[in-house]
Amino acid sequence: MQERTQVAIIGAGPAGLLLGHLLHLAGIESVVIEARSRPYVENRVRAGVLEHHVVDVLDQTGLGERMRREGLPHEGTQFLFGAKLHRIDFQALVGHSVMVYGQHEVVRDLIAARQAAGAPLLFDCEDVAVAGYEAGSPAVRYVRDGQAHTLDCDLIAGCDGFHGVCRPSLPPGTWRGFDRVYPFGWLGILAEAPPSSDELVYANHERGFALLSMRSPTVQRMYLQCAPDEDVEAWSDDRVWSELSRRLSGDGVTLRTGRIFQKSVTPMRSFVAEPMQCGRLFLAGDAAHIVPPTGAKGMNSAVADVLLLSRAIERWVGTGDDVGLASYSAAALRRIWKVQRFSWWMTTLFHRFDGASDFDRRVQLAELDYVVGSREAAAALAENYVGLPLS
Ligand code: RFL
Ligand code: PHB
Repeated sequence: MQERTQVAIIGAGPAGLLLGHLLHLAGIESVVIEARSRPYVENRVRAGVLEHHVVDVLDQTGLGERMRREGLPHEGTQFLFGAKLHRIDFQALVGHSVMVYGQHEVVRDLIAARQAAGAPLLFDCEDVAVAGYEAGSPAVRYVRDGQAHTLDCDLIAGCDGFHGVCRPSLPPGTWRGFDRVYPFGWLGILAEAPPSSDELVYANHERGFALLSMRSPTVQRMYLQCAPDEDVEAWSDDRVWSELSRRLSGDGVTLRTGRIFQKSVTPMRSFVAEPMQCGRLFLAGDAAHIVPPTGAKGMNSAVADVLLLSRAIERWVGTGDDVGLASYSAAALRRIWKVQRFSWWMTTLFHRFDGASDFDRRVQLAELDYVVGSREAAAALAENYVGLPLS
């Protein structure tokens, strides 16, 4: 079946759905094509922290109502090392806060908005392939309910995440990947228990990193540094709680336990594709770059990309001026590399590196001590954590 739209968006994660929403508000047609089912996408547990700009974008585009009701504003965070808690006060240091609100909640709000707008969002698409974008006649092919479709369009937005089809379809020689793979991963759990702390706790412990986060007043989200290929089955609930209580022990933290209802392992990697464009195909979000989650930046960076991209598309559709599209990749990458630096730095500051010498360990602790003890260093951290300017 032959169809047509202005913008074909591959992927219904935060990047693709928000781009579709922004284009809809600007009166530009799009079709969102997603490989997975709606329940899968709506229940995929991932990020939890929204930068203040992202909160503003959701508010300003009519998506903030439930986030304001159910999200948890955090004015600071806690660092735990040497068995002591140290607070980084975002509000006092840089005048902004972050919002703890699960990525899957943002995704649900975006799906609801798209459905209310009556805009096309196609789940369960198979054999998705992109073509023609170098020659100026982009098209997306996919199969749905056994029927083959070709969607012609003016432009393709590759928002299909790190394992999608868009980036691998780019002709060799037109782009370059930069990456770093870390020798560890995170074991993440969700537990039915009230948060053990009012604020997130990032712990540097000689047994490895631990993070105490939350999703609501009754659900805790916690992470433990583990091997990148760690077997989840090897982690009984008792083992998880006993390891968390060791790594999170210190003054002021009393671990609250409860039923664990989700466990998963995420390997850790930094990656950037340059440029984020080839002809009429534009990459955004994890399709173009990923960060280790220590800085809580992945979803936030996806939002930063699609804001830039939607503005560039609006200008092009409205006036025929493609200057925004031509500069999209460079502008997005300029911010992304700063976010990469911050995420890499937070990762090296908090994790245990096998093979690190006692000297390396002392330097790591000295850096943490410096960050919490110097107003300037703490402000630099806070400025990055709450979110660098969007463009
Ligand atoms: P997504 O969310 O991966 O969405 C891509 C979508 O594309 C679909 N897809 C396809 N669709 C059609 N055809 C194909 N061939 C397709 N292939 C794939 C997928 O099914 C999916 O629906 O990418 P997007 O939109 O760029 O969003 C990026 C974020 O999801 C990601 O960066 C964050 O989750 C990273 N992240 C965090 N980010 C934050 O900003 N703050 C955090 O606190 C934070 N914590 C985290 C995180 C990621 C984690 N994991 C599990 C990787 C914590 C963890 C543990
Ligand atoms: C989360 O709540 O999932 C979360 C919070 C902070 C991070 C990473 C993940 O740095």
